[in-house]
Amino acid sequence: MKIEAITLREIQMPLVHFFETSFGRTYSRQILLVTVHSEGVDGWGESVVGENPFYSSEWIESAWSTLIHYLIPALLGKRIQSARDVPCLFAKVRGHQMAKAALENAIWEAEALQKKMPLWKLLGGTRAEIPCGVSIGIQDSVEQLLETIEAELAAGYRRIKIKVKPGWDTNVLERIRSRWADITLSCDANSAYTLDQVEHLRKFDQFNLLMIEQPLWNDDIYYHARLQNQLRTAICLDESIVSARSAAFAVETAACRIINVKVGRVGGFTEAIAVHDIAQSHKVPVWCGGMLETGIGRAHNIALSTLPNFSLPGDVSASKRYWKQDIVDPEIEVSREGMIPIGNQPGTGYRVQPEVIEKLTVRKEVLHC
Ligand code: OSB
Ligand code: MG
Repeated sequence: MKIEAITLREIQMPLVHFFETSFGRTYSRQILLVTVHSEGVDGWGESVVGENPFYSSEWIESAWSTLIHYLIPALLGKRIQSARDVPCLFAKVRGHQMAKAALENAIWEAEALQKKMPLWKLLGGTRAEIPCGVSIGIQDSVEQLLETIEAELAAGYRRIKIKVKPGWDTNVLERIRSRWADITLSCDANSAYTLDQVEHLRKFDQFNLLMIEQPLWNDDIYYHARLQNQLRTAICLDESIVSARSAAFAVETAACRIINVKVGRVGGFTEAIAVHDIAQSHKVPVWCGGMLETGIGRAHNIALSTLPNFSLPGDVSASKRYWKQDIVDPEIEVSREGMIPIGNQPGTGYRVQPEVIEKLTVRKEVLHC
């Protein structure tokens, strides 16, 4: 494939409802999209960078300049055999996984279109449908949270995950469990606790949670292993897993029993597949995380979730939970059974709507070779 041109853009989209985690509240997203133009097809990619460097050190401005100054020049005008060759071309740049992933994933999509193949098949997927869960942010009141959970269960979602932080954790879990004793429930701390709080974290064990996600520091594995030793509840790592090597470290030291795979956090589909394979070889199940993506990133998450070891419901949910109007057609929909069926169309099966995107664009650069 010859990489002839690359378009970089920023679009702005307000969320239907704010999303709050232990590191802050988001009302509207600034989203970085890339388009790779190659031999008659356009492959799209979405970077999961945030508006601020709070979830990780990357953010929209770091991704934009790293793409312009380093990653796009490493690709423009090159002929590559397949998207799997991309990580090698980016190897000189340390870090910046979310910037790299947007571009690599766009090339995977372009390759699938050129081969007239579904993206999920190109990635090595095997599932005909994927199970879906929801991630519910911190709300203004516990009553509001309970109402939201009720609506999501009625919609068919198979796993409820709530965001927790000190002051919004065991008290809230207690209220949920007294109303729904048996639902599949987990929680995500986004690094809100420290090892001094082991006694408090041990109280989570009484709620029969599927997992507690990233309780400790975002870059830590070792202390999570110490904590896992003292908890009955399975730890799931999210922020700490930035590569296949960190996944190997985590499973070999028993720092977690479950891994959340985010393709953006690990630098693209090639590395995400490697994380999946390492977890599978250690019998550690994985699930696909989300980062409030538009339909472009969401469709990529769906394709990745068809790999065999994605055996737990992911945070991949319907477009309408986030957006008044998504930028793909059809929008992502979830069945009454909480599943997304997988199609056999070439590419993702969700068509990007360039006219809609054009109207939302606040910044754009086209780079030619
Ligand atoms: O930790 O999984 C996370 C959103 C933004 C940043 C981090 C996280 C999240 C979510 C939302 O949990 C998942 C989604 O619904 O996209
Ligand atoms: Mg998380």
